[in-house]
Order: sequence, then structure tokens, then C-alpha cells
Amino acid sequence: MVRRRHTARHALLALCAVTAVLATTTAAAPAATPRAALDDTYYQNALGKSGPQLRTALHSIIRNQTKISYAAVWEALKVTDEDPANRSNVILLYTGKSQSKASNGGNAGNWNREHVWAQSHGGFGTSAGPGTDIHHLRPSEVGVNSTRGNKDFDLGGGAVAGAPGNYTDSDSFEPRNAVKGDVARMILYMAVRYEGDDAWADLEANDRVNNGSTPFMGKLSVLKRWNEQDPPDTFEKRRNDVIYTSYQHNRNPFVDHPEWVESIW
Ligand SMILES: [Ca+2]
Ligand SMILES: [Ca+2]
Ligand SMILES: [Ca+2]
Repeated sequence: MVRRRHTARHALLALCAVTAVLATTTAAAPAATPRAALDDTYYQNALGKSGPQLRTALHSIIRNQTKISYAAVWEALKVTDEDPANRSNVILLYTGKSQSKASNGGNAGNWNREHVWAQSHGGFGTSAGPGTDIHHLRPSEVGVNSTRGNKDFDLGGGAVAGAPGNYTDSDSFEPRNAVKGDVARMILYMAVRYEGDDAWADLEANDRVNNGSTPFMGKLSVLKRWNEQDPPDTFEKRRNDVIYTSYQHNRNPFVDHPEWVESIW
């Protein structure tokens, strides 16, 4: 009798220990949604399709989303772009630096809200819509954000001050290698998400630079190469999950299925 009670208590203690470990694990790094589960649910109407049919199916899926305000983007980026090694910081897109979440603002050295698809390419501004779609918004150092401006993406140019691995010239910007694929997948998400069937311009990728205020962003051939060279990593996948689960309830399909880029373009 006594022995059985002991065994029961040991079992309970063991269960508590396991639960504690699970709770710790969950708090530190939320488990990503398995891709197979997404394929069976979120992407079920896209599977087995290719080319224009795939594109149409993906648009129908991802256009269903919650929109957030431009003010709310600040707080969202503190979660989507949190440094996994320091929860007080975010990782800045172009510099790759880990910087205090609290240092957001408009002065040199602060981080602000970089529109990877530049606002002027389609003139969507910052009202709720493409201008607040956090799938393409990232924390960026104020000065580097200004250097990038509304340039298209392409290879080449001179080194960007304070942002090693980034290059720019008069008509284009080349991000560092570790985020080249991220940039490509953000641009291509925007192209499929915004098809001109709502209040916004039909955003499209093309193979040019100097797109100015037209709703186009280049260069497609370079972006496709970057998608291959820099596949989605844990940070980018987690970001997609957090946006889906906590904010917009839609996904970037090219983070989940980078091979769909080649199928569509
Ligand atoms: Ca150029
Ligand atoms: Ca990357
Ligand atoms: Ca489009």
C-alpha cells in the first residue's frame, strides 16, 4: 500500500517535470506549423497546380487576411523580427545587427519600418493595406533605409556605409547575402497578394530597374536567383508563422514552398 502510494507520487513528479520542460520549450521557441499540415489545409486548393493556375489559387488563399494599422506595425515587428538570442532586441534587415526593440524612431541609429516593396511603386502609402502588410515590412536602420529609398533590387554598386555586404548605385540596391532570398520572397508575395481586385494597384515584379512610381519592382531574374541562393531559414519561417498566427492570418507561400517561384515565373 505504502509502496504503491510512493510509485504514484513518483509518477506525478515525473509528469510535472516533463510538463515543465515542455512549457519551457514552448515559451522559448513556439513549434512551427508543419508544412504537411499546411498543405492539407491552408494550401489544399493550390496543391497539384502550376503556372497561372497556381498563381490564381495562391492569390485566392492569401488575399484573406486581417489588416493592421501603421501604428500597430511597430509592435508587430518587435515580435516578428525578435532576435532569438536576445528577446529585448530585433534583427535589422540590411545591417543584420541586433538592436534594442526600444530604439525605434526617426533619428540616425534608430530602427524604422522599411517597406521592402517601396511605397512609391504603386503609391499605396501607409493606410491599412499593402503599406502595413508586415509580410514585406522589416526593421531597418534609419540611414540605410534612406539609402535604399525606393530603388529596385539588382546586383552591384558601391558598398553601403554601415551595412557590410550591401551595395548600391543610382538605380538599384543589393542586400547582403543572408537576406537576398528573404527580399525576393517578400517582393513575390506582394506581386501575388495584390492583383488589382481591391482598392490597391496590381503590384508586379518585372525585369527592370528605374521603375519609379509605377506599380512594378525589379529585377525579376535576379530575385529568382536570390530565392535559390538563400533558402528560407528558421528566422524567416518563424516570422511567417507569427504573422499567420498572431497578426494577419495569411502566409507567404514562397517561404513555405520556395519552389513555387519557378513554377509561376
Ligand atoms: Ca544598378
Ligand atoms: Ca535568408
Ligand atoms: Ca499582382
